Amino acid sequence: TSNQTIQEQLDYEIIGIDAGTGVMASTDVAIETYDLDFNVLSSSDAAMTSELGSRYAEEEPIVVTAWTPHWKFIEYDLKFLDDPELAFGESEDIHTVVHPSVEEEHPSAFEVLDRFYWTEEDMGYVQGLLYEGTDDDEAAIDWIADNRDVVDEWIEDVEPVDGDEFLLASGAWDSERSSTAVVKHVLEEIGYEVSVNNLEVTIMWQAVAQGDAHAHVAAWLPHTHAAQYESFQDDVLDLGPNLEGARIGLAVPSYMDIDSIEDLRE
Ligand code: PBE
Repeated sequence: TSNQTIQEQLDYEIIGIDAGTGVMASTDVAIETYDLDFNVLSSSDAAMTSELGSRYAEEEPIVVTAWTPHWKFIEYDLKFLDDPELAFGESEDIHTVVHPSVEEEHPSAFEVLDRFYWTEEDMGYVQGLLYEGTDDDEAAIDWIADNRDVVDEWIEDVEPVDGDEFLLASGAWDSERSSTAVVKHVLEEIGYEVSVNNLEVTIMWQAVAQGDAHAHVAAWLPHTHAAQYESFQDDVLDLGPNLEGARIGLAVPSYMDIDSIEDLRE
C-alpha cells in the first residue's frame, strides 16, 4: 500500500545473479558503503531477468544487479541508480586475456583474438537474438553473416590450421554468451576445433592462468574483475579491450520514484 516505505515495498530484497560475479561482489560493497538493510538474492542472469520481466509487467518495484551491454536495457525502460560512492566503479572495458603460451603455440588464434573488437551495438544485436530464443551458435552465425567485412579483417592473412583444439573459458551471462559464440565461430572458420567452458568468474580467470583454457573474452576491467586481475595478472596476457564502454550497477524500472542507491537507505 501507499504508506509502505520503499524498503518494505521491495521486501528488503535486491535480485542478484550468480554468486562469485563481480557485480555481486560490488553489491556487497554497496550495501556496506551505503549502510543498506537489504538482502541480495543470488540466482542467475536468466532467473534475474525473468523476475524482472514479471514485476515489470505489473509495474511492481524491483531492484536488480545490472550491467550493460545487456538486452534488458533495450527490452525494458530501466535506469541505473546513481552511485556517488562508486561502489560499482565507473565506465569500463571488456578485455581479452590469453594464457601466455598461446602466442607461440597457437599464433593464428592469438592473432585473431588480438584483433577481436566490436561495439555495444554489435553485442546488442547478438543478445537480442538470444533473447528471442535463438541459440548461441545460430546467433553468432547470423551476426557474422551480417558483418562479413569486419570478420574478414580479423582473419585476413591469418594462417589457417587443421583441427587444432582451442578451449575458451566463459560464463553464462548474455554478454559473454554473445562474444564467446562469435569468437568461437570465427576461430572455427580458420580451422580450429573450439570448445567453450562456462565457469564461475574466478575459475574462468584461473583456468586461463593455469593453461587449462587458452583464453577468455570476458575480463571486465578495471573494476568488476579487479580482484581476479590482481590474483592472476602475472599468469595471463591481457590483449586489451574487445568492447569499450561497459558498466555495472544497481538498476530499477524507470517507473520507480528513486534515483540513487542512497534512496534505498532508511
Ligand atoms: N557480468 C557479466 C559479470 C561478468 C560478465 C558483469 C555480470 C560479472 O563478473 O559481474
